[in-house]
Amino acid sequence: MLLEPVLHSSPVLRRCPQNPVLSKKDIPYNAELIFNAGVVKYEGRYVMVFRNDYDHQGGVQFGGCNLGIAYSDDGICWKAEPKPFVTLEQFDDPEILRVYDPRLTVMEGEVYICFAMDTRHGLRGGIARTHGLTGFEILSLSLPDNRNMVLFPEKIGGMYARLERPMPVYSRWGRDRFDTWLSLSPDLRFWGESKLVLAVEDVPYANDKIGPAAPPVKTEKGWLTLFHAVDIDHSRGKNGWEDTWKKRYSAGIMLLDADDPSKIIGLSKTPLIAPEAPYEAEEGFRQNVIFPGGMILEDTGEVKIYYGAADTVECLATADVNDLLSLCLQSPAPHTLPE
Ligand code: BMA
Repeated sequence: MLLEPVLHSSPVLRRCPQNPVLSKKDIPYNAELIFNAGVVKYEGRYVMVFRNDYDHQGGVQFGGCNLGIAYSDDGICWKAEPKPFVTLEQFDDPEILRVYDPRLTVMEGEVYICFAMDTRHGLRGGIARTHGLTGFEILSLSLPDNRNMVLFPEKIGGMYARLERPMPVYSRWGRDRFDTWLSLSPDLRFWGESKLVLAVEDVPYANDKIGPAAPPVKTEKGWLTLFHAVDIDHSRGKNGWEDTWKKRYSAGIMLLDADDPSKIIGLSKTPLIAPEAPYEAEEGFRQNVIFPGGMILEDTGEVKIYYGAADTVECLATADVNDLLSLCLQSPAPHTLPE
């Protein structure tokens, strides 16, 4: 099923006039695509860990990928540290091919990073402890194939919780029919009690796959939770640097139950962010890609949403928390029916 040729962002969303807030010109080492960052507030500053693909070799090939780190006092003007934070060389393990798409969560005074790891035997989702952003100690790696992991910022019912996006093939006709799941852990190392949270068929602006985006934020009404949603149209042709790019990535928003985040309280039936601005839809490596990796609720009620645009630059948009909650509460939870 094809979707609307044009999707619009919600009117409650305001793009930052300074967008993009981080791009390769801000990076003091070899850098090309700066995107899909995790962002939190930690010890009085904003901190961003971003993905950097560098040494473009044509098509979708890049010579390398590392994770950089940047700090900001206002969440808008960023300064990158002189060196990358995580590089492949640090692991010294030929099994590991790439570490990317970092997501940050502050919990119990520590910054944790969820990430995707390509290995010679599949794609694994990982969780690392950073020791106050000075190191990278891996606590757990999932079985392949799993990615887009994000940690909730506190224990729920005595257990750590994460959202994740396994990639089932056998039961889903070998297509990208991927969904969002929840798993629990007593110690951040062993994960289980997994439950389906949101299925791709319940998102009206996805016909391909969905998955987590930024880590959820706690509000009085429950967990405000972004997700990414992908639609595919095989008539789409040349777009960005590749010969063809058939997908469009938008961002949606839902509210999960405070005590049982496997339960959806409400979900917006339309996208929160759809690719529209020139740096999202007309420029860059992969046009028509929005991918939020960070969400911060300020004391004022402003919500900052950080997102990768066109897999090329990092951007910021803001909205009022009450507007976002209203979007979610307008539509009750979907009831998944067999396809
Ligand atoms: C996904 C991931 C993301 C990326 C998206 C769009 O598969 O690689 O990092 O933003 O594709 O290219």
